[in-house]
Amino acid sequence: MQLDFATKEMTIKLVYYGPALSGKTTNLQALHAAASGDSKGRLMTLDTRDDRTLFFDLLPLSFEDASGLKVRLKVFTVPGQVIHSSTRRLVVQGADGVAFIADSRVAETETNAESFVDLRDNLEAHGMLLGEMPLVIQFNKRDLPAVRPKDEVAEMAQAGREPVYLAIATQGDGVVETFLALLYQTWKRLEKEHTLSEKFGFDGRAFIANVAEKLGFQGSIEDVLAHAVGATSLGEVGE
Ligand SMILES: Nc1nc2c(ncn2[C@@H]2O[C@H](COP(=O)(O)OP(=O)(O)OP(=O)(O)O)[C@@H](O)[C@H]2O)c(=O)[nH]1
Ligand SMILES: [Mg+2]
Repeated sequence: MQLDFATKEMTIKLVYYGPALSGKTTNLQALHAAASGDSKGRLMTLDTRDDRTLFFDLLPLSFEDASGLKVRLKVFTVPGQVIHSSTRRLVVQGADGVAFIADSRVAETETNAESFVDLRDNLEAHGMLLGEMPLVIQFNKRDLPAVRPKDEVAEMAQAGREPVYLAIATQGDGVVETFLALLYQTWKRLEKEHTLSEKFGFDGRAFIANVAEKLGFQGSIEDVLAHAVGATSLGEVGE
């Protein structure tokens, strides 16, 4: 997170992580499509000819809080292919929050797990702990056959602390919820660390409600959290 007191600007870095072809770039494309014109910048992607991310994607979003604080969100994806390990390490540097995009298919279970370990290692390379990173997990590609059953995903969700969402990114399903939950987790952490409400009169809840509206989401942050798989086990709002 970067704070510029002079211009009253805050820049937050969010990273979409996960194995190759899990749908990270597709999530950003769906977010870009959902965002209103005044809040989104150009989606920058750098692909090979077969659509595999070569370096990273970046979607810049910006919003103004009622207190006058400008909040810039830089949303990155990492390239999932195993060979791009050093690029992933570079991209997670300075991340304020991570969305882990898993491929729901049973056959991808191990690949997801390997990518999760890779995330932990790459964070540690920058002295960051996965357990302390605001995190949301998305099980994408729910439209495909042979996906892990929802009950199984719910069990996993109950075992962990982070919100878990089901998604079909190609149809935009679950994309905005995942993003808003990530923003919420990230804001909770930043508020705890930097007391933004005290310093700037920054109202995180109002801010997220504003972002939700600009992304066309009908509902409150409570609705977003209630959409999580196994939501009953989620930490209470404001925790
Ligand atoms: N059926 C289905 N296909 C999806 C879904 N999400 C993404 N895809 C497809 O999966 C392929 C890979 O998606 P990408 O978004 O490029 O994957 P990525 O995670 O960015 O991959 P890398 O950049 O290589 O790490 C594309 O053909 C997408 O259209 C989904 O929910 N359902
Ligand atoms: Mg990609």
